[in-house]
Amino acid sequence: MGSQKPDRRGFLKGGAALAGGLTLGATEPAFGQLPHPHRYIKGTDDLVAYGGRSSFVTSVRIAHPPDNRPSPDAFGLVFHVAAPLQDSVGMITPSSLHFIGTTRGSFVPDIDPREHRLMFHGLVDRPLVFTMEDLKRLPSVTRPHFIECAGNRSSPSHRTVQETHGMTSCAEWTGVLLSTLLKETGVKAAGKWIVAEGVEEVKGASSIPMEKAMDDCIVAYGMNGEAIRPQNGFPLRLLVPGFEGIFNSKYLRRIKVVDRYYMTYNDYGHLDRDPKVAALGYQIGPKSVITFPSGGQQLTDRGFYEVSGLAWSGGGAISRVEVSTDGGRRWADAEIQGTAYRMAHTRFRFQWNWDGNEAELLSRCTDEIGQVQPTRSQVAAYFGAPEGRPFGVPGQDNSVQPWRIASDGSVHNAIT
Ligand SMILES: Nc1nc2c(c(=O)[nH]1)N[C@H]1C(S)=C(S)[C@@H](COP(=O)(O)O)O[C@H]1N2
Ligand SMILES: [Mo]
Repeated sequence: MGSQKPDRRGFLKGGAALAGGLTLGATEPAFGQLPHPHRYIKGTDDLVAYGGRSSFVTSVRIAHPPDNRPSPDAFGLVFHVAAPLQDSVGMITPSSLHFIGTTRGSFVPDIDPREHRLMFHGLVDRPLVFTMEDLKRLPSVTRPHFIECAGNRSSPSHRTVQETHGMTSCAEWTGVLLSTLLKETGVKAAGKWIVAEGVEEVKGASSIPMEKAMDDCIVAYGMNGEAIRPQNGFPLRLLVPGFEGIFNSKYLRRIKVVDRYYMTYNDYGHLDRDPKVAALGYQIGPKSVITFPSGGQQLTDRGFYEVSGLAWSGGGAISRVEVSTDGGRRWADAEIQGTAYRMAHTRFRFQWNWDGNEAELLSRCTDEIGQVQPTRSQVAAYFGAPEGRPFGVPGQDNSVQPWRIASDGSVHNAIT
């Protein structure tokens, strides 16, 4: 009789055939004995007027370890703040958990959108000033895009994926294509670059080549279906899809069309280290990381686990993700979830049966133009860093991240 019914355990076992016979430690619940809520959340504004989350969900942003200073600090300054990627599902980062990048510490401007203006000038046919209302009347686009700070990199002292990779996030951005606005103002033949500037004047200013400005940049006012959060540029920011984070000027108020690359405050941090690499690196390379299981997490039992992670590239859409569970000796294709969008985080999944022995999990991705995520020694060699260890390299470190699973199921950062 009981054997006729597809019980929960049997169902999971049936699905397991795909993964090659999985086992789960879960105990079989008897019907009528499932837990029932005995407590209810009292109706509050937090729940009703603007939705809060369950008090049992506690995932939060943290100070990015190299800064390791509290944000906000005693003066109210906000430094780089990292997203809790270990708890991420899907490809979108909720706005309240999106990482925050501030060039050498910033106060978050409190801007009244009714007073905010965006000015276009320089080598243009008609200098123009737009209000927020003007911008919202124009044809808009909505696209998912990642932002990644070029300083996002793993070091042996980092424990969790929030510490190693939390300076990237992916949101759905809504706004007007920059090309639409540049066509309104008209660009003179000598206008080969733009300088985009935020309200802090010297910070958040970047030189961007006209080809990119006319291609896919967005002057965005929307983020994940609502107004951009103050930390991420309210009321207006520039999205430069696939370029290093610093190009995505927040609190955007001015675009000047110019004839050459302009040195801005953003070049300063690069200049003072090495004049040879003064210019920014522009495009983010292909990068991926396993978010489950990742450093600091704990596997409860041997048996089936869905390994899952994120992949992204400034070169376009992710076309392939491979996973290794033996430290890189053998690789197998992971499954890409849904549509892989251009310059957006892409979720990958991989079915794994943990046999209880020590294991090392890695992921590597390929993008639509054929770029493959490099190893640590390849990145080190590129920048001439010693001993195959890309510490302090002046450009992006997009190398493969290994996680070691100890035989007790604890997960550790395996880079040395
Ligand atoms: N106006 C302004 N724009 C800025 C910055 C800033 O400090 N001020 N920081 C830049 C840096 S270093 C990064 S990595 C990205 C981060 O964007 P986010 O805070 O929305 O994640 O914004 C860029 N745009
Ligand atoms: Mo950044």
